[in-house]
Amino acid sequence: MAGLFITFEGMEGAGKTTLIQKLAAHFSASGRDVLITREPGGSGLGKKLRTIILNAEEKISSSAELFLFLADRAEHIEDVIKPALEQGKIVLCDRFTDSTVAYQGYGRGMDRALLETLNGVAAGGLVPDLTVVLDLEPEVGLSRAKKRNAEQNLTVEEGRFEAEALIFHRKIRQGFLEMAQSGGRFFVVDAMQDAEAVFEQVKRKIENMPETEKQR
Ligand code: T5A
Repeated sequence: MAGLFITFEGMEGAGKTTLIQKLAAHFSASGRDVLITREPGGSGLGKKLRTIILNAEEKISSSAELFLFLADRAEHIEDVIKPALEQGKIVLCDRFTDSTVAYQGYGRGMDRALLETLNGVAAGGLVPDLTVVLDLEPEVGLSRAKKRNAEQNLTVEEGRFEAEALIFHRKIRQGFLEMAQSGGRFFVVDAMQDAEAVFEQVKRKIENMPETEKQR
C-alpha cells in the first residue's frame, strides 16, 4: 500500500498533538499502518538534539539553532520517514519544513529563500502530500500550552519558544497563513473550534484526498 506523508503546523498549543492522536486512532482502526512522529526529536539523534534545542537556559545563536533543526530533519528523513513511507505507512508528522520558514524566517528574520534551499537539502527533496495548518490566536495557544505544561509538570526544556514575546508568535502565525495562501498541499483549519470539530474536518479532508496523491 502506498505511503502518505502528512505534516501538522501551527502555533504552540494549537492542538497538533491532540489532533494527530485522534487521526492515528481513527486510521489504525480502519486498518492503515500509521506512524506518529515529530520534529524536533523524531529519530534517535533527534531526541538528543531536541533537549539541546528546546533548553531555554542554553543560549544559542539563530544560526546554530537553525542548523540543529536541519540536522534533526536530515536524520529524521533518512532514518524514520522515508523507510515508513516505503513500507506504505501513513506518516503523521508534528512540524516539518514550514516550521523552519515560520520560526527561523518570519520569527527570527532569517532569509526565507535561503531557508527553503536548506530545507530542500535537509529533507532530501521530500515534500508532504498534505500540510494541515492549525490556526488560532497566539494568546489562546500559549495559554493552552501553559496550562498543559503545568498539568503535566513539564520542565523548562519545553520552554524556549513558548517564552518568546507575543509579537514573535504573531509573526509566526502570519508566516503560516502567508505560506498557506499558495494553496497546493496546505489545508488551514480554525483551531479555535473544539478538538472534535477539528478532527472531523481534517479526517474528511484526508479521506477525500485524490487517490493519486495517496500513491507514492
Ligand atoms: N521549531 C520547530 C522551530 O523553531 N523550527 C523548526 O524547524 C521546528 C521543527 C517545538 C518548538 O520548536 C520550534 C517550534 C516549537 O516552538 P514542541 O515542544 O514540539 O516545540 O511543541 P509544539 O510543536 O509547539 O507543540 P505543543 O506541544 O506546544 O502544542 P500542540 O501539540 O499543538 O498542542 P496540544 O495538542 O498539546 O494541545 C495543547 C493543550 O490544548 C488542549 C490539549 O488538551 C492540551 O492540553 N487542546 C485544546 N483545547 C481546546 N480546544 C482544542 N481544539 C484543543 N486542542 C488541544
